[in-house]
Formats: sequence, C-alpha cells, structure tokens
Amino acid sequence: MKFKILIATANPGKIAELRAMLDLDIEWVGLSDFANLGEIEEDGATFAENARKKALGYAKATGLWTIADDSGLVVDALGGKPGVKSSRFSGDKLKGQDQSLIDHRNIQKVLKLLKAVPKSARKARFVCCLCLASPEKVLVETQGTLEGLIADKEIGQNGFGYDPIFFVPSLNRTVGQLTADEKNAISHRGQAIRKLKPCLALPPVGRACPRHRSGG
Ligand code: ITT
Repeated sequence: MKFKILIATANPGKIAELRAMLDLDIEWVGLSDFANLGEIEEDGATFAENARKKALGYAKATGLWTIADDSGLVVDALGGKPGVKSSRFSGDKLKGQDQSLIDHRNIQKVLKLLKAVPKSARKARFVCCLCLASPEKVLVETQGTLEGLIADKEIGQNGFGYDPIFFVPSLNRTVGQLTADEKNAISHRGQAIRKLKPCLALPPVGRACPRHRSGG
C-alpha cells in the first residue's frame, strides 16, 4: 500500500505544481477529497507561520502527513505588500468565485499602485514556505524565493496568480510566458519543493529526515 500524504491547498495551480515536482511513489490526496474539513484561517504574520499552522492543523484533522504551502508576492515599493495577503489583495474571495477572476483583480490593483513607479524601483520577489507535518509535530520546513520586477502590463497566459506581471530579468520574460517546466526550474515553490523532496524519498517515507529548517 502506498504511503498517503495530503497536499493542503485549495488552489489548483499550486496542486498541479506540487504534484508534478514531487514525482514520488506516494498517494497524494487534496483537501477536496475530504468532506466537512473546516477551513484553517491564514492569519499569521509570516508565510512560514501560516504554512506551519495549515500543515499541523490539517494533519491533526485528517490523521495524515500533510504538506502545506504559504506563498505570495512581496513588492518593495509597496512596503512588502501584498505579502501574506497576496491571494486576497483586492478583496476576499466569495464562495464559488472563479480564482482566475480574482487573480486578474489582484494584478490590476498592483499595476495601479505601481503606475508612477519607474522600472528601477519595481523590484519584487515571490516567496514560498513549505511545511510537512505529521499529526503530532512539524517535520520539515523549507523556503524558496524568486527575484524579479513587476512589469507594467500583463504578458503571457501561463501559470496562475501574479505570473503575467512578474518579469524575470535573466530570462527576459514574465513567469506567465514560461512553460510549467521552465517555471518549476526557477520558482520559489520549485526551490522549496526540491529541498523537501529528499525527506519524502527516504524509505520508509521521511523516517530518517530530522526536523530542520532550511532557509531560502
Ligand atoms: P491555499 O491557501 O489554498 O493554498 P491560496 O491561493 O489562497 O491557496 P496563498 O494563501 O498561499 O494560497 O496565496 C498565495 C497567493 O500568492 C496566490 O493566490 C497568488 O496570488 C500568489 N502566488 C503564490 N505563488 C504564486 C506563483 O507561483 N505564481 C503567481 N502567483 C503566486
């Protein structure tokens, strides 16, 4: 029987990226596989705090080892915003509302706030904190970051969230113009996952992995 791990996110874009990169002989389940799982509020002040709270909370609720991620966009000219509020920067998501509409609204808000800001001051980064927890304790925490600039308009239709306005100077493209493989090779989430993966690949799963924190 395969070892079962819960990926605790409701965001289909994140699930796709995590599953593709954690290409292991594990049975992955998502939040939608459970009826009546209450939502865990992401009210922490940092990405790491939120990832920890979600991983532990859902692991306790389901009895399964759980991977949770908190991630977002940090824009220097906005004093670090949208930060931990990245997914709801333009307002809370209403029940049943399409994620891509919200992503579009969030992007418009960032572009509007940066309208008068020159290219040299449009530095930003994507940050991802991942946490793997058992029902008893936090097992591993990792982090990744991707540095870039906020473009002045949306370019590209790949990825999700703020990808179409996140310009990567070394590739001369926005993340919205990258293929999934190109994104995963450099992204904040890709880095955090690559740090976590060896702990899951050890037989029996994760047994030999000490609790550790791995900075970006
Ligand atoms: P869960 O809480 O269910 O995981 P979420 O979308 O609400 O899903 P977060 O609270 O971590 O997730 O918010 C992350 C937001 O940050 C996400 O909605 C995007 O707007 C943005 N974001 C994070 N990673 C991104 C990426 O790789 N590309 C583009 N935008 C990203």
